[in-house]
Amino acid sequence: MTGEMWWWRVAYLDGRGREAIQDANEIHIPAGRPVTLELEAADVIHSLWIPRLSGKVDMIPGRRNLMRIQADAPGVYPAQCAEFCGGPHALMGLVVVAHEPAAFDAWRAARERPAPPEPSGGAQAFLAAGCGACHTVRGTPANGLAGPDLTHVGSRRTLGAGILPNHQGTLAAWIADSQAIKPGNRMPAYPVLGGGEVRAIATWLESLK
Ligand code: HEC
Ligand SMILES: [Cu+2]
Repeated sequence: MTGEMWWWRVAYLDGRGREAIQDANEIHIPAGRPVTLELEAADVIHSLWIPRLSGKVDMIPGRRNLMRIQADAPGVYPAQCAEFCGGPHALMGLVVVAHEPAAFDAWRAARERPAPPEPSGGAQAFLAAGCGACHTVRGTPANGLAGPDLTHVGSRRTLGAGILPNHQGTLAAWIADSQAIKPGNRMPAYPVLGGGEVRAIATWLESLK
């Protein structure tokens, strides 16, 4: 996984070391098994700290550090960036979700064969507003890489890298003015979008499980 200003890019590698699943701001692991995280940084030094599972390990541009974790029980383990990285550093969190091993295997298999999202007015508004320049939604023309992958954003527990619960209301608030919620983050505010468009986009993103 890669620390970015101010969120986390997450990829799951297959047996050959290729990136099989892209995600953001959430790590899914099987409980009761050791897991190795490969830590990198895209811009400045970040540090991953999962207080109940590990000490702090730096994420350094151009280097790959390894962190070994094991969650003894299924559950949600909060984590955060533990190295001051400027701007909204204090709002750079994430969650580790530990599943029963069989449930983890099912989660992983489902993620590896993504169903293309349903076209909708929200999808059209998302593309028309230019969101796809920075965000990928697999199965649509949106293939930007500057921001978190949104292919399964509706299934995430949080928004804005661990700072808001994820539901339609918080999605709409984030889309309309993320700068009011997380000042200085790298997504522009969208004062030009009407309330109807924002709601349509939020409804569509929420449906992307
Ligand atoms: C210039 C690039 C850029 C554009 C354009 C952009 N975003 Fe973002 N977006 C980001 C970045 C960067 C983040 C991560 C912000 C953070 O947490 O620090 C983000 C975060 C998000 C998140 C939260 C994801 C999560 O898991 O926390 C959503 C939802 C989102 N954007 C939707 C949109 C929508 C809808 C549009 C179009 C109206 C849009 N974005 C346009 C860069 C962009
Ligand atoms: Cu950081």
